[in-house]
Amino acid sequence: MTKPRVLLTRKWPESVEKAAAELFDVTYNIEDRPMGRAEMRAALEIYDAVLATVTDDVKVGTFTNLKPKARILANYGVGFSHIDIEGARAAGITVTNTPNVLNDCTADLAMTLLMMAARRAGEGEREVRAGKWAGWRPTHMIGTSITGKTLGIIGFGRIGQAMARRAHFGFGMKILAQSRSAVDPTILAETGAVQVDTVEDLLPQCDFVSLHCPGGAANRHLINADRLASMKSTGILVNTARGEVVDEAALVEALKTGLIAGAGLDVFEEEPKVHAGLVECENAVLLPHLGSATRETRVNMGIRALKNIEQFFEGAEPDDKVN
Ligand code: 8YV
Repeated sequence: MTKPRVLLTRKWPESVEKAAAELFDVTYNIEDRPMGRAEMRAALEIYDAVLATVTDDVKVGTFTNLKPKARILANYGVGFSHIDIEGARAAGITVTNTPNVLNDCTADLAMTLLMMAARRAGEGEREVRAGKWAGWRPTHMIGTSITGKTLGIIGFGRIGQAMARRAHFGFGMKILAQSRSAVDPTILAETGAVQVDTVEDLLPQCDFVSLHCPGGAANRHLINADRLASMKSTGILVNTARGEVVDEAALVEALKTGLIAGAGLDVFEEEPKVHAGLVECENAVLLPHLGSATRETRVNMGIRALKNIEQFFEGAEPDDKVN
């Protein structure tokens, strides 16, 4: 039997590229360049499966008047707000993602950002590297304590819960959770979390707010100027979810005018472009979408994406079908 022809749109960890080659007739992206719309459309017409990432253009319009050969688009990543899910479905293409394997890793990074923003770690590092450190003094680069403070988590799915565990058990934080649906009381009880009904209920009560909801149109600019204004002036916002969840221009304004104290961001509205105003803000910690960037997790994401297409070509429904 001939092996299905599959395309890896970006370079993957070596071990999973090898595993892919044992199962499929694989085409690699040796130059590791992001794919544009035209290339993606051509790929969907040539390959049996395309293994895409967040950097590929698979937005609305990708599937219009397409005659796809591919029947599956397996995303290497859990978030899929960059994919036109309805368009793919209409074109007869199954879309899968890679949930679970990156929960701890992403929560670790959210905690990293929270701590960096609270303790001004980015600013401090920049000062040392610039040779501007004048030595210890009681009032130098004063941050804010974390232990015992209140953390609001917007989106209490698997990653939000992993964040709650870190904050609660590691730092004795009080957890407020906001989620579209009612969270199982046993899950809330594990970290003593209290669910609130709305984002408006949550924001004014929190010292830190961490976003763990999906991206996409429904949550675009969920954090806008009004909601930023309702946060404490000492509050810190952390975003490891998706860039579009935060109105970046409003955030810049809030950081520059002292409406909030700081932000830790791993995702941006127009990656890899970062709002010029954010770059000017000393009170913003900015990371280049590193949420899932550990060796272990990136391998597990690859294994999960391969499993999805294996299941698909065996005629089964992939575990992680999202449309
Ligand atoms: C991924 C992510 O690495 O999985 C996600 O949703 O945000 C990242 O951690 C990225 O999306 C790769 O496609």
